[in-house]
Amino acid sequence: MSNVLFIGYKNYSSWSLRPWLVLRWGGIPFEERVLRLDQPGYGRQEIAEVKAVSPNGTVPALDADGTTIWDSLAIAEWAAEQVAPGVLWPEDSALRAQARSATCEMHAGFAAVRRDLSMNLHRRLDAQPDWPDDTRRALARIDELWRGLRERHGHLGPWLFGRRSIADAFFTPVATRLRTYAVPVSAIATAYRDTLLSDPDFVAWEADAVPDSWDASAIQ
Ligand SMILES: N[C@@H](CCC(=O)N[C@@H](CS)C(=O)NCC(=O)O)C(=O)O
Repeated sequence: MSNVLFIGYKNYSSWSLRPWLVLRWGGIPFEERVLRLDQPGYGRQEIAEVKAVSPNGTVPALDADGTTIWDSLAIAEWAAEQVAPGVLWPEDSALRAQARSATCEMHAGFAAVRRDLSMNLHRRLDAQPDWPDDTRRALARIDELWRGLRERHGHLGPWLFGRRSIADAFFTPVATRLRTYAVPVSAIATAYRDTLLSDPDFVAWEADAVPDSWDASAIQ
């Protein structure tokens, strides 16, 4: 079996980081190919090199032994089906339903956070920009979500649902944004942020992230 994961630049591509972590956490072998997104067609999903491997013109996309999967959550669900129950989603069905809810909330929401706190692993801001209300509300919701889940499931382990799961992979880009933009969150959310940032697979991704790898002048 051969799996190829097509991703964007590691310094910037928050969407790519999620399934990359899921595949690593699942112990699923894959080859990664980084595609340049600073090319004509970016933002319109019309980069020819991306369209050649992903029908909607976005990364990440996984070629799983000839089957194309072109969405980060779909890749994560595929991965969960390749491994034993309990490895990537919680084994308990109530916990699993909550983990899926948290993952979907991230996958489908937080547009203001994506807009105003773009992922840039090498960037550090001392003072926060003057964000609009929708961004501040979204950050407060992240704090509330993490705090509530950690308070409820902390006795099971240091991750959102005790053991590491797909939900944690989906929130890892958020952890990097909180660090980059020095966003103050509750002590329990800060501790969880640090759990995500010290995960060995995330650290390996970060070590490969090239600063200033995005050449905006190439975009048309
Ligand atoms: N729903 C998709 C979103 C992926 C996405 O928006 N990817 C961005 C880059 S990180 C992209 O490929 N953009 C190319 C473009 O807009 O032309 C997923 O979860 O995989």
